[in-house]
Amino acid sequence: MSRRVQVVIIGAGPSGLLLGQLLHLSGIEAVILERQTADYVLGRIRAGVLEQGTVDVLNRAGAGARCAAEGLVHSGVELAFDGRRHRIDLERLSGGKTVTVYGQTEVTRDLMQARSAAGCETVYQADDVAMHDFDSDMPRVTYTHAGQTHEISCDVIAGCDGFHGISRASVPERSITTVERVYPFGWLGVLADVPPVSEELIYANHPDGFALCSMRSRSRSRFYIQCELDEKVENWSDNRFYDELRNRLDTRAAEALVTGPSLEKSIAPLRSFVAEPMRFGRLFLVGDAAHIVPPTGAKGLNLAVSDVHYLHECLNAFFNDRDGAALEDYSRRALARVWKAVRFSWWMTSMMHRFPDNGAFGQRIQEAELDYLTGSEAAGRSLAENYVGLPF
Ligand code: RFL
Ligand code: PHB
Repeated sequence: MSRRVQVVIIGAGPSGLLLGQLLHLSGIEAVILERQTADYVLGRIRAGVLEQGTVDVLNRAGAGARCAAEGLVHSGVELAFDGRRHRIDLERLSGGKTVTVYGQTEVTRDLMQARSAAGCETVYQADDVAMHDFDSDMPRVTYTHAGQTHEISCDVIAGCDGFHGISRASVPERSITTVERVYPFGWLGVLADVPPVSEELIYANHPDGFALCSMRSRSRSRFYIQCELDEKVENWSDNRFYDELRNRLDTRAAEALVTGPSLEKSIAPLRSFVAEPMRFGRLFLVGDAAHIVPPTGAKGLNLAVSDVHYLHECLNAFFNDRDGAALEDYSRRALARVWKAVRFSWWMTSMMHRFPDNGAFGQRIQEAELDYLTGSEAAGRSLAENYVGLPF
């Protein structure tokens, strides 16, 4: 079966769904091809912190109502080290900006709902997706679904298929440059229906490793502890996890920790990765397909959203204003913001984790950095400006 649309989007994660929604509102027709089922996509527990810019784009996409009603607006974060806790007043230091705690699962659910309400098409369980001729102005995408082979001709392909997708892998090696740093540890995460330890997130630097107390709502918490790269989830009973988390928190937080059975427990590796450029002819890489940041700065999903914003602007100009040069701008604009978030996430990761080769010098530098950060208005401003999100 063969047909034609303006844009084929590969992947129905937050990038693909959001792009689909913005294109629909601009009268541009797009089909999304997703390898998994919708339930599988919704089962992935990931990001939890949305920048104001992200919330604004969700609102523009007509998918922000539940986030506005149920999201928790946070005006600060806490840094714990040396047995004490220090609040960074994000709102004051950033000149009035805040972040919203609202899970990626819920963002995805809202976007899926908006998409089906708009009557737009998503093909779930699309297998063997392959892209062809994207170096010409008549690219094609082929896939199989329910045993049938399909072909779609289009003007533009948006690769929103995450780090392990096929979009980036389809680009000839000579046309793409990748830069990568793999960190020598992972995060072991637990989701549980227990009230948060504190009103705001706590990022803890402890000699035994990093810990983070986050949340999804007033009755659901998300916790992480730094772990070895080869650690196995099976080795971590809930009790062992909570004991280690408590050990890494300040006394007040440790005493406030309410424990309960884990709903989800998983290990994520940490890496920084950027593929450049983000456009190859008529193929555009978006979100995790082009870049990965360690989760310490809560930037991954927010970067995916700023990519989508830039790409939507370019596609709108290309299709609706017939501006043939509009596509040229995407990669440069997106990468300028990506690299600043890569820097910030690397910096927060470096400051908050125990590194195997840090030694006494590295440890003391971390302590000095944290002391400076919590004692200096200028340093606090820099953290706040980046944490709430650089403008786009
Ligand atoms: P996704 O979410 O990976 O979606 C890609 C989709 O593409 C599909 N796909 C394919 N479809 C068709 N054919 C193929 N060949 C395909 N290959 C893949 C996949 O099934 C999937 O549905 O990428 P997207 O949309 O770019 O979104 C990126 C975000 O998911 C990611 O950046 C964030 O989750 C990162 N992240 C965080 N970001 C934040 O902004 N704030 C946070 O607090 C935050 N915390 C986190 C995080 C990521 C984490 N992990 C597990 C990596 C915490 C963790 C633990
Ligand atoms: C989360 O709630 O999953 C979360 C929050 C902040 C981060 C990373 C993850 O920096």
